[in-house]
Amino acid sequence: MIQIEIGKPFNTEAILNFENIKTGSVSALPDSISINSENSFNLNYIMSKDDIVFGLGENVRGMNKRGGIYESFCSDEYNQTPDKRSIYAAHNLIVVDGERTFGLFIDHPGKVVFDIGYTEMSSIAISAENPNLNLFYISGDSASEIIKKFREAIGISYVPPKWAFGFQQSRWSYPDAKSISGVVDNFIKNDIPCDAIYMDIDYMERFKNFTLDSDNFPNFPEFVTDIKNRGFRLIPIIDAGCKIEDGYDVYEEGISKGYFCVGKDNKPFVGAVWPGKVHFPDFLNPDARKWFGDKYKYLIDQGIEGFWNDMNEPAIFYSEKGLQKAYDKVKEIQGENLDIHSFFDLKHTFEGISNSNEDYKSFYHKVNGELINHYDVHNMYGYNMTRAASDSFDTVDPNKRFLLFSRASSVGMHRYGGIWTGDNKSWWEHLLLNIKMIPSVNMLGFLYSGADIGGFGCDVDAELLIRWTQFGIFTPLLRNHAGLGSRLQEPYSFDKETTGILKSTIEFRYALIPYIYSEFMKATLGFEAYMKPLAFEYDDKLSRRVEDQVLVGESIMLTPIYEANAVGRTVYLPEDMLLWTVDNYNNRNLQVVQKGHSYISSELNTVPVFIKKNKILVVGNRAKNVESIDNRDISIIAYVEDVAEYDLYDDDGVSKDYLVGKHSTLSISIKKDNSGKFKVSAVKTGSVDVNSINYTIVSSSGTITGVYTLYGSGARDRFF
Ligand code: MIG
Repeated sequence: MIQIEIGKPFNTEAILNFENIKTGSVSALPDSISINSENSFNLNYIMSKDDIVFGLGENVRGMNKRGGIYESFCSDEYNQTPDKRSIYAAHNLIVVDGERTFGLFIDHPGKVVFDIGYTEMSSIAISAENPNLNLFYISGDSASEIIKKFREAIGISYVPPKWAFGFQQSRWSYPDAKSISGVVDNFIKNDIPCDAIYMDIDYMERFKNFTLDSDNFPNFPEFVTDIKNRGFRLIPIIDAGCKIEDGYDVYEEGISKGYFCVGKDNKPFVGAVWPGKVHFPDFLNPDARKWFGDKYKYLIDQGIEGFWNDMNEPAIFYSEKGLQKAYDKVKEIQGENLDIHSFFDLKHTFEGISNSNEDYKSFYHKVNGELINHYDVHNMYGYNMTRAASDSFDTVDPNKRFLLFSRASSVGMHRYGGIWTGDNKSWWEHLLLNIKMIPSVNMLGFLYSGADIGGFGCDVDAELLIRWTQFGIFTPLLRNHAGLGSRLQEPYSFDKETTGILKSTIEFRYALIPYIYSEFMKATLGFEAYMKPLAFEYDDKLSRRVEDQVLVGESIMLTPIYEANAVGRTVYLPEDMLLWTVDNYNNRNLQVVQKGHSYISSELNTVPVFIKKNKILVVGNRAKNVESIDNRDISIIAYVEDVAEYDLYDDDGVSKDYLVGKHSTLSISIKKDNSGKFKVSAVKTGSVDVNSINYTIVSSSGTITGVYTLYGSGARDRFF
């Protein structure tokens, strides 16, 4: 990796490990990359016809970014349509994979434009208004090797507690203790597994961070304990803006200590969000960060173990100045006959009030005693809000994992929390976008990630929710979340058949947790992607182009259904694979599918899962929540021609001991001996609590099943 410092860059702390990074000047770059950084930063590269451009993390369009233009500028964009240039994240990494293969990371906290063959079909043009930045050039033979080097440089990803791999239910809002209790009742009554229920903005007293509405949530600590005793955790939301209100401690302390962002006049900047007028904590100031982070303890002390950080782009509904402009406009034209121009001008004036550049340019952060304009460091805001929370968790209990994820993010934040992909819609198109987005954010280190399953805006229909959940069960963050005013979206809110299908889909997720967790942790510790494009492993021409199938860990290829009324789909297989069509328990719907294109059927109640050749899929058992999973007797399904081996990683799921190598491994191996017989063996390292492995081995000579016993007797209920 080569670092090229241009001008006087702001230190984003995105890169943590400089060990394998050399510094150089622009001349250290290959000749094919040209740079001009006189007044602004401009980088150009001519692509070859078959080059693929991966990267840019959370963004619209495909995994291959060619043909689009993208602007890294964290934006509260609740319409994630293909024409949008900015959504919630700023993930400034691209990997060109083709005639030449290399990565570029533009380490810059302000706006960066990535024109990937949009203006000129074959050229990449990257630009930034502000030419002071760090450019990192990453060499490597393959996209996956480049990702690995980049990830090593940006540091190890955040790991949530294991319970956060369970199903989670959210809605804006379950406004009071009674409604949350009702949700819990419904999960229990319908026997649907679930680990967490979310608390959206209405739990607060008039939208004030670190307060509780005591009418709606009386005796909160008892309530948290009661819900936990029933097997669920509560996850409150925290917003960036803090209400201006006399007597409100967060407001008063922030003012007296000077911890809010200020305007040019050095007075706290006023914006408006949920509570009306707010100040924005200056998360770039380490003292302010610590102060705000410590506030999370108010809820931690009452039993809370996880949070989601919202509106931290930051979203601004309006500023006084912006609103005044709109009022002036109204005064100016009131009573006039509005024609097409004047009417749309009025409309745009109002629309332009929110999240305006003018507002972003009108406030400042204090960094090392110096005032820095927000606009220039905009993408650092959500990152540092999440860092504030994470740092404070470390002071509460340095070895405990808390659940934490954020809406806005930029490179480096992956060390402190995960992300959800913001406000999507209950559209089939957004299920497909979800499929393409998760591998992309994984490349940037955001392994704990997921979309609002079922869609946030609009009303979902049962079929879309089922198909979306069938994909969602493979994403680390599995949360069904729906917006205000939309139809109820909990898995039990539909007809009986739908509830039944969703229940068994979610149960399947719990059965997959040993594999998902193992692959997630291996990806974390090995700096790899957990979910990735086929091109990361197969380099045949067709695999490189596949946008609607993904690899999940080392054994699975997924071919999700993302169209209405489909009873199957066309799939592309780079090699022969074993198709497991999962509908319910104990099914043995296994079939070898030949490499190439095939049509596979997948009725609404089935999840097609491909197991790769010479790979093993570990299947555990369903349970009502993660903590109650009993995996003393597990199953494996393997597709073996000669040898298949799998290391099942596990750890305590609650501490950070994985950082010092503490974990257990169950190494399973299946080998064909000279007489053509398969021999199964398993070796434990560390405290593995598995007694028996129920195996199903498929090979060209047929299917064999049996039980491999490690010790004890294995006769408990198994998923498969
Ligand atoms: O703009 O807190 O993306 O998940 O439910 C709405 C209310 C503010 C946006 C988040 C969404 C959340 C909602 N918030």
